[in-house]
Amino acid sequence: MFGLAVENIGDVNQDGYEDIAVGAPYDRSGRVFLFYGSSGRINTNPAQILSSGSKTMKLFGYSLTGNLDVDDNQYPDVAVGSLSDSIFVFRARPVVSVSTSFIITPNEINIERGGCDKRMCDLSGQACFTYTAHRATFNYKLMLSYTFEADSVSRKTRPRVDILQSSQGKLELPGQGREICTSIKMQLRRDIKDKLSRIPISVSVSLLSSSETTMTSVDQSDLTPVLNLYQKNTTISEVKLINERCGSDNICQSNLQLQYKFCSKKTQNGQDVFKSLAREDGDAVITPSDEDIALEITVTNRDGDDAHQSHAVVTLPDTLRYSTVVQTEAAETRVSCTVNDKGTLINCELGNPFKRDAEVTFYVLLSTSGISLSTKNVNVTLQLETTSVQTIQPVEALAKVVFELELRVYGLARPSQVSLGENVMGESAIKSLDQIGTSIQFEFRITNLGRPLKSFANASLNIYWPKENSVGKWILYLTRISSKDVQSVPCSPANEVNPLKDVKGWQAPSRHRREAEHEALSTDGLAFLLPRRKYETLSCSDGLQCVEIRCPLLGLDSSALLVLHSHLWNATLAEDYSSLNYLDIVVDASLSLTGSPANIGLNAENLGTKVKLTVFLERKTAFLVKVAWWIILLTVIALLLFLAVFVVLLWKRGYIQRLAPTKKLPLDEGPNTETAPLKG
Ligand SMILES: [Ca+2]
Ligand SMILES: [Ca+2]
Ligand SMILES: [Ca+2]
Repeated sequence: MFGLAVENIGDVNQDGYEDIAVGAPYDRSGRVFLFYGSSGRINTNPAQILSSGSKTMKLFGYSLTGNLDVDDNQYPDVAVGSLSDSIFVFRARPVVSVSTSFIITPNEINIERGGCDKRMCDLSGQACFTYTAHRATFNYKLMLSYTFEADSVSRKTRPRVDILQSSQGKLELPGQGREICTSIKMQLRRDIKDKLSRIPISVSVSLLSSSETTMTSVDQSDLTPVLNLYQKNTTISEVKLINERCGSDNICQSNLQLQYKFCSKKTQNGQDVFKSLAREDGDAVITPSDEDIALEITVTNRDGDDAHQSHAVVTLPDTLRYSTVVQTEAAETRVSCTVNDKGTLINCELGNPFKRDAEVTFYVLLSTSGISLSTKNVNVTLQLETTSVQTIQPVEALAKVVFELELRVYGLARPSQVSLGENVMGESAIKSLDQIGTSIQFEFRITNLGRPLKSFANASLNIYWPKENSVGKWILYLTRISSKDVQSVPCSPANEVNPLKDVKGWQAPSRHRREAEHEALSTDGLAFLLPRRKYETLSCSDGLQCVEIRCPLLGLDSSALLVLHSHLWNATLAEDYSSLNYLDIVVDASLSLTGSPANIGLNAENLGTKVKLTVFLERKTAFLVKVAWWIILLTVIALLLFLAVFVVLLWKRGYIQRLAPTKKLPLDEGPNTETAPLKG
């Protein structure tokens, strides 16, 4: 029950405004709240709460009266009643106000002057105190306690000024209006970071051996004064820091600017070499196969005043991992960087100050290991900060992510050189594969030097197949497509494979012929013996009608082999190109990606291949070339050698002389065993 008794109790704190007391007898064992008046309103926070100090007391504050002076000291007193048989009287203490003057010399320091840096700047301060009380006759001696504090506003960092003696002390104020002073020695620290903002130095006062309550129990014989509750008991004096380099206005208006560039990092001769990444539509392109990328950051302060406490703050996305910050050895300004635990926030100190017209370049090395296939781009936020005057917007450094697949294709024809031979069957007589002509296999080896494609992209080998010549006659007849090291190769269009198989009267190749496929007539190795002759090159862009055969390489891991089995259509070559000595047929093939996200591309190197098949059209040379030239040559040499050795051997043994007519028969050289007598 709050407010059972409400009374005007006079001006207990001697501030010129009437105060009130409110009884709350049912609050615990009863309490009385004092509220001080002020201009226009009552302070709603209780200035003091009175209680009986006894738990057995009942309904303390049931009644109360104020505005009475029981001890005739001109300070008003309050009497509080209860339902126990006691009345409590509280007396007001004298209220004093202490005024402080605080002067620091010098109150300006030129931060640029070397002298200050070398022996530090000495400061001295003088604080003087007097007190006033409500009654002019009040002339008590007051014990005052004071505390100095430097840089008291920013308590987070170490104060820029050191107090050289004890920062606390006591002194006695002998009477009302009589000033007492104390002094203090201080020093500006050499390594301060904040060279711009003023340094506040404060002195706070309190009365010694005094409670903060205005009203006190009547039992207390000595009424010690109390400090005015609403008086500011801290006085602040400031030291101004002069920055000559910021002009006559002593305001540092900096002009920090930032440029960035995504680079690749290579090491050459033990030195880091940074090269700008390729750009696409203005954005840098990151290919995650790059081991390390670097973000080159250049900060300038062209024609700006010094930029104090300048920092570059780099915020990384989850996809990029911080490794370190480097600078070239020639860099004049060194930056020093700190990183948060997660490695996502890099704070680089550029200089304090970062001077007018200064420039610094540094590289934030980043690993791309956090980039996944779903990463389309990366966005690094770059924010410059300074305590100088400049509004700086953050810079968003954006780069696209493109996965580059390292696919390559190499092709060859087996055999790569053929001759038409003797038996060229007429066009109309051909009734089976065997009769078409020489069997040729086009082999395409696809290698994947990067990550396996299985999960995210399909590569396709597209072969431009020289099916017919310009007048629509068969050139190469495709019989089947086989593959190795790849799940399956569903080439399309399927009807381009053995297109005659459904024609009536057409026969599948015999078993014997299939096995003999590899024994095709080959002139490999003989080409260089042939003199320069009349020849022609047939390709899809020149003289041939081709069909595009697309072969998706499903499940390509590190490599695959694709073989196109075909027959050379001998009849067409014999009929249409007989005037030539030989001709080259070129088969083009290239790799492409199908159904892959836009951020996946192919490395442009070795994406295509040209396979050349040389056909010798001179039919009379056919039988000769069945036996390789070097075998014939070796055989002749071997025969000659054998003959020579044989002749030499015969001569050495004298066999040639023995055959002369003067040769004597060896009749008397010993008994003839056949005519010897038998011994009995
Ligand atoms: Ca008052
Ligand atoms: Ca009194
Ligand atoms: Ca300025």
